[in-house]
Amino acid sequence: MERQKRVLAIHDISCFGRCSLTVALPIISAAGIECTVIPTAVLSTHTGGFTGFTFRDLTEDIMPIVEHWKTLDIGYDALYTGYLGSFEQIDIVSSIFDTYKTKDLITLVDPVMADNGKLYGAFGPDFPKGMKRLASKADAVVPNITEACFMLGKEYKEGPYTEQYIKDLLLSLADMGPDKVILTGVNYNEKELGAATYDKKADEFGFYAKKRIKGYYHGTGDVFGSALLSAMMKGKNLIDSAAVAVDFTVESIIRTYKAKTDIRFGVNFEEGLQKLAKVLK
Ligand code: PXL
Repeated sequence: MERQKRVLAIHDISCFGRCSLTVALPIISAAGIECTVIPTAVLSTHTGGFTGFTFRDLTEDIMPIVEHWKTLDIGYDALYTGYLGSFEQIDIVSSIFDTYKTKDLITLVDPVMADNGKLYGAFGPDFPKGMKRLASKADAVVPNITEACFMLGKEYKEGPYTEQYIKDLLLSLADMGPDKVILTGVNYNEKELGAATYDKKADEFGFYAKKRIKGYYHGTGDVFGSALLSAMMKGKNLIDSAAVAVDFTVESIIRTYKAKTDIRFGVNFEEGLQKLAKVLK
């Protein structure tokens, strides 16, 4: 039997609203992978569309957690980072990458900071530079098109896209450092939406899309990233992993759309977990 894999997920915990750790933990666990966490902050809700949320920064706790673990001989198969609140947290996470670096470690960076052509309100205009540094060090990056453009200093365009525009973004992201690039929110016509991939070692491009569902749903990047990493760790190649993640995310959005849930409340991924577990068995 193959040894059980172990991930370290470094994200905030937004107590309500289904994103970051409340999404990463159940999805990665459902895939049969151990999911260890470092919570970088505790918020009552995520910051997308809510007002008056609480926010407790846990930056000071991060290194003591890692120092304690150094006494326990713990190793990781993957490190997965998402929303990070400051340059200081980016630097700390970068040093954690160094701490756990082994030949087989996968580091996946989701440079959560922007969407629809705009930086999230909490971030200043220099923040993409910090995220670019971390993303350059990762084995795999999973930006949306806005985040890709901010990191690369390229002009953001709305879809549908040309294949040349997407290919250029994928190659430029790979040039920063990562071997595997997964670009989300890609479409070549009005009817579809999906992910485009580039695997540098295999020199292979991929694209997988489903019918587009109207509206913007919160936390879908974290649902996608968690399913993507799970599939990669279960040995699927990059494009097949992206396809698993697109299917899982789109099915979660469809359930949520049908239930007419407040879009701030995140998507119903929970009812897809059993299927995901089967697909990744
Ligand atoms: O889903 C990404 C995310 C994670 N954590 C917090 C957020 C967001 C997106 O807005 O606000 C706190």
